[in-house]
Amino acid sequence: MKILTFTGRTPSEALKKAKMDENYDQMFHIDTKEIQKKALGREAIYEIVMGIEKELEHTTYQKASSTPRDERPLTQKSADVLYDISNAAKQISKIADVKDPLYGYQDIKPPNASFEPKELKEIKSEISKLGDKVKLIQNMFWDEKAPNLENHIPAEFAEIYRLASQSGMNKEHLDGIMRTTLEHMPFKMRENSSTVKRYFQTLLRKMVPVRLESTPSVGNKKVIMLVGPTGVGKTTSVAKLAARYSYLMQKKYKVGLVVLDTYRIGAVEQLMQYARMMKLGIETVVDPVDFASALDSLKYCDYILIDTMGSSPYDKDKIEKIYECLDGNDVKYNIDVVLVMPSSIKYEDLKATYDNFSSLSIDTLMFTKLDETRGFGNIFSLSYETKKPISYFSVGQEVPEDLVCASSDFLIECLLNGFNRSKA
Ligand SMILES: Nc1nc2c(ncn2[C@@H]2O[C@H](COP(=O)(O)OP(=O)(O)OP(=O)(O)O)[C@@H](O)[C@H]2O)c(=O)[nH]1
Ligand SMILES: [Mg+2]
Repeated sequence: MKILTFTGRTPSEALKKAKMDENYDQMFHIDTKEIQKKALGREAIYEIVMGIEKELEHTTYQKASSTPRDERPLTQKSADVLYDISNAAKQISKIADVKDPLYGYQDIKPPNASFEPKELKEIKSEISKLGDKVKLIQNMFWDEKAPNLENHIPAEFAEIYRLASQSGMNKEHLDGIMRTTLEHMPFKMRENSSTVKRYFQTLLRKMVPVRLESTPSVGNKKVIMLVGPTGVGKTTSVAKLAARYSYLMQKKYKVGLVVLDTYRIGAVEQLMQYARMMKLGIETVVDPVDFASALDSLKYCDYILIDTMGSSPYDKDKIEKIYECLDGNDVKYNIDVVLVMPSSIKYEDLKATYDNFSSLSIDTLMFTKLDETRGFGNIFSLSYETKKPISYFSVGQEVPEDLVCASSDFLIECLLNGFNRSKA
């Protein structure tokens, strides 16, 4: 059996929400309680706890996730975003068990792990609540213009709200996540700020699309093109990937390089040096018509990595040149287009960059310079909004070691607790 909770300002409002659930007919009532008393400037909150048989609950979940992530529309309206968050929040809420909803969460001991007198438990709980109230006051200082939601944020949510907000996450995403979490999170999980933080960590992890690294199957090759604004680390990343595929993996693959950057003096030379050091084949392409033959002369390779000229997101001509190469490729190879962006720019700029490069049919996102930034909410929001999976992170200038295969655990760890490359 699984437990579902519905909250409202009155028991009937909470019941109304329960009735809106498509499986309401199969639910049975377990409990109704007042979880927050009405006070000056504060609404009362009632929670209705309903039970549902596991089998039925399983079918509901499958139905909800039946649309594959990749098939969803690329641009989403705010309502869609909330719908997704709501789904993720519901899934996490199901982790809760009726007897001990916090089992499995950090700081929570499994039943019977140790016996504590009731009085001691009560004192501990009071101290924890007091600690959260102090955190709330501390956290209120960071933004005096309290956003709409903040007036209603319970004490134990204040720290996580501040962390996420300071991380540069898009405000619409953040408010949507907060609103839905407050609606769906079982009351017992809200006991203190550390269980709330754990809940958020799990929720955010589920919301980041990541592309796991795969290697070419026998007889096939992978062709990867890195595109993006100037100076973001494309060439350095091509060198890191080349070293990774040719030396650092279990199997040593044959790697070839193509440089599409012939406008800038030194651009070709930069990659040539890496190619010489690693003894890799390299081709340069001046004109889009030469692109196909450059690929052809590297046909013996398992991986072909293409470095492109950096272009300002607003420089349509350079993006057009890259487009011509891709378009004139006769679809002989399936080219994986990776948009490389620095993690140090704010969400709005990442989004504008993405929009301007989207004519190139971006497959995955790569974020560089993670070592130079403190906030990671911008990265979270861009991948969440565009539904484009992240493939790699670049975490420093050193070739080849400062490259990390993307993982949602690592990103959310950075977002909530700061950059720590040992967690990669
Ligand atoms: N701190 C830090 N620096 C990086 C990272 N990746 C690249 N860089 C540095 O950023 C600078 C630009 O790197 P490039 O690889 O030349 O960038 P690019 O995108 O190829 O630049 P253009 O070809 O001019 O568009 C170099 O000094 C790199 O060492 C990273 O993850 N962290
Ligand atoms: Mg370059």
